[in-house]
Amino acid sequence: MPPIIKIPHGRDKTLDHLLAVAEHFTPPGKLLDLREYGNGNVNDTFLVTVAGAAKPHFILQRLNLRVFRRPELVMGNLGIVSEHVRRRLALAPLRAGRRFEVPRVLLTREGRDHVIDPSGAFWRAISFIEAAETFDTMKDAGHAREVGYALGMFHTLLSDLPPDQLADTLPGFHVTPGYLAHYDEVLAKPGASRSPEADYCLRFVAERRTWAPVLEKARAQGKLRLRPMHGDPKVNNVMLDTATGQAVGMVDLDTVKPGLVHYDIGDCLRSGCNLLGEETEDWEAVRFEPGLCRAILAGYLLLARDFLTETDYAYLYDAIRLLAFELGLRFFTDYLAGNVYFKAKHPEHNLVRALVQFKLTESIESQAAAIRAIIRDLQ
Ligand code: GN1
Ligand code: MG
Repeated sequence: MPPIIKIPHGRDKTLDHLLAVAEHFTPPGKLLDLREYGNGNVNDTFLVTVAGAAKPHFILQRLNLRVFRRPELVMGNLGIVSEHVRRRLALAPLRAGRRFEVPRVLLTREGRDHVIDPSGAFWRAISFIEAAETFDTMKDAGHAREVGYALGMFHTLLSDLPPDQLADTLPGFHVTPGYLAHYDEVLAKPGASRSPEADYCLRFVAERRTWAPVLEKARAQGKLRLRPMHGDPKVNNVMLDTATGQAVGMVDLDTVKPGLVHYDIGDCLRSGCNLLGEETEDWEAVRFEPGLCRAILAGYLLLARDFLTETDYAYLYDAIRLLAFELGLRFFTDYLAGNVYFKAKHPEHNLVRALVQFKLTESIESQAAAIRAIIRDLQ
């Protein structure tokens, strides 16, 4: 009996099944190894090793079709972005010693960009950035600067790509009022479990809901405009060179689509300035680190200063506060709904994740003046 790899959402896959899928993307007889990779909350990700190839690794992923309902659009955006980045870097190479890559789509032996397995699952392969690694939490200010640099590089490289060339693969993604509407729907259903922690979350959301549309209002008023965004620039989506520690790429491009750069900046900071990480059980100890905030923003602005407007700067503090709040709201809603969106290891997992983000939001709020001062200093 071959070993079984546990895939959340109740589907187990035998290693034989996974190898059979991976075989579509490799020359015959060259597969050496396949193992689970990373800690994604939505898709299932595997690192595959191939014998005798110039690039010995690639990433095999099963897209979560409940989240990504139009996988062909996700693949289209991925192709457009990686080609655009490749072209930009060919025209204006980075200074000596620096490299920067994003994943490329790999084709099957038959020339297709995905495989549908007999159960209907959607599998695709993308290139792996070699000699690089990721970390789930921030190590130090040097790491933070590189994470900011990577996001700045990503935004800069895409700054001349008209956003309407990208499909809207996830309508409503990071549109906070939409998450609030969904939360209200879930709450209206009977049977939501109550506890002191859940009551804290309910109050937390209630106290902030009139402020929560802040970025969408600014967008509707024409103060902020749509640009290509990454959508999920958390710490572990930035790859660092294993030897130098320099950022060498941004991965996880499934959420790339037209959006606000504020979503990205806020998400990067809510992820990067929480030293305990978003999976800690010790949610009461979570805190937003202003020193890491300064380092990430300094790295980011090294590249992005030129395309941010005065108004963009004016909404940065709100973006930082909002993206932590929004992720907490998304986790809490999923807990109330019975853990149907984010993979959960136990029934309270999404509640604890929500508490982490709400504690982080509180910490941001209590340091508002200091964070605004950092933004002003760096502007
Ligand atoms: C999800 O699957 P993963 O871990 O790359 C989520 C992000 C959240 C993140 C929190 C499509 O990303 O928005 O910020 O979890 N992605 C989607 O860890 O919802
Ligand atoms: Mg992601």
